[in-house]
Amino acid sequence: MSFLKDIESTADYIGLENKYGAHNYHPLPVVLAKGEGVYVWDVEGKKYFDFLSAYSALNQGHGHPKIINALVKQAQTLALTSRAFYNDQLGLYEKYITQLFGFDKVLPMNTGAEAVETALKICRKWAYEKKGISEGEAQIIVCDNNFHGRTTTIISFSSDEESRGGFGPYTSGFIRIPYDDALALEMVLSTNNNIAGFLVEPIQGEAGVFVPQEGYLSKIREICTKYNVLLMVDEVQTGMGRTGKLLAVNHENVQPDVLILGKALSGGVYPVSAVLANDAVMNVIKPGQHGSTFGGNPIAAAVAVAALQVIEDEKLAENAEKLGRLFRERLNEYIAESKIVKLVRGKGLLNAIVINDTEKSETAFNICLALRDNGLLAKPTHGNIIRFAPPLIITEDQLIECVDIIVKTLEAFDN
Ligand code: IF1
Repeated sequence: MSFLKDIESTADYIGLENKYGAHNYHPLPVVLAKGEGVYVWDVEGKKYFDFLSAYSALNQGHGHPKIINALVKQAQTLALTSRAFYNDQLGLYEKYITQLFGFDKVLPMNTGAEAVETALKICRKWAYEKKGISEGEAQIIVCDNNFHGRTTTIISFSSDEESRGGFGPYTSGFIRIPYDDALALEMVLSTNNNIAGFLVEPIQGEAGVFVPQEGYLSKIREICTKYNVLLMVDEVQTGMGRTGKLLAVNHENVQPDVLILGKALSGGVYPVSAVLANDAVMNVIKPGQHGSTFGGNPIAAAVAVAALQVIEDEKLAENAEKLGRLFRERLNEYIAESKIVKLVRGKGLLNAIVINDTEKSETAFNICLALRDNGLLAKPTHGNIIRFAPPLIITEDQLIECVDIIVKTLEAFDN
């Protein structure tokens, strides 16, 4: 490919993306060329710890052989049939995933946002056909500082002006309440009979890894049951072992009415998402009422089975629980003496530090540049918060090495 000649340095590749790519991201200036386990390498051959895991899509690490083999084998056999026909992978995957998470049925989609949109449609249809809400009147409750994807309907209920601004007119039918406030939920449900569902993240990732108080998930489960409202939990980022349990809701033994999965459901090798629910909810969808060209394709099914098996077989949730505690414990030792870091928070291996500076400051980004120079890749979420989310396969020795890199880097900003 002649157009590739003379393209070899980090600057060359960045120049290509700046010139020919939409500027919808502001990436850290590093150009990655290879990934293996917890490591990535840039085009100059420099090695880094990956502490973002593609926003928790790579819980199983880069290039997991079992997942890659499933991907390659299925791609070489039968990649796509569309749902106009059956295929020999989908039913096996559906049986496995529904039994694993304890639901009657799954509706397979591709991206997380598609799965969220699917859940919203199912919820509305259930409200009209089962709850008896008048057609077109269903309301769905969401939380302040939510992040559920980037489609027009999803950003319609975002409280983040950066995600929402300039994309109107917006989809109606959503009510926003404060996160981690069960009373606010009860207040709405006890005074509004048109509520179809409550869509919530068990930990708010993008907002800055906000972990709700102990008991919040149980309380909202109880309230949704009391008022016959579907509890829809978005585990796209918190699922797949990330928070120290297979699902974040497992920390409180809460079973949602609708479960939304994505990202690491494929181990990061292929877009795979899913919506799970019981028959009373899922069966409102009839043939021809919802779908997608790639939804439930044979590669997605084969890859998702392998990705889920890896999480179970390699006990990745248990590892996340153990090493997440070690991570916060070690960082807190440093934070006790730090001026630049206010706190560390998180669950399992979904953690974040809050930098002692304004949201608008460049400090967090500059710290991430310094982390990059020290061999560890992370990215700020909102302004002054840096998320740390390594693959769940990380070993204790690797984690300790990374804590040392993080502390050494932060200390340079402390002086
Ligand atoms: C970006 C954030 C993380 C998600 C939850 C649904 C989706 C996401 C809880 C949609 C996606 C991604 C999107 C990506 C960056 C990343 C992200 F910073 F945007 F918010 F992880 F925190 N529910 N999150 O976190 O899934 O359609 O992307 O497959 O848009 O910049 P998707």
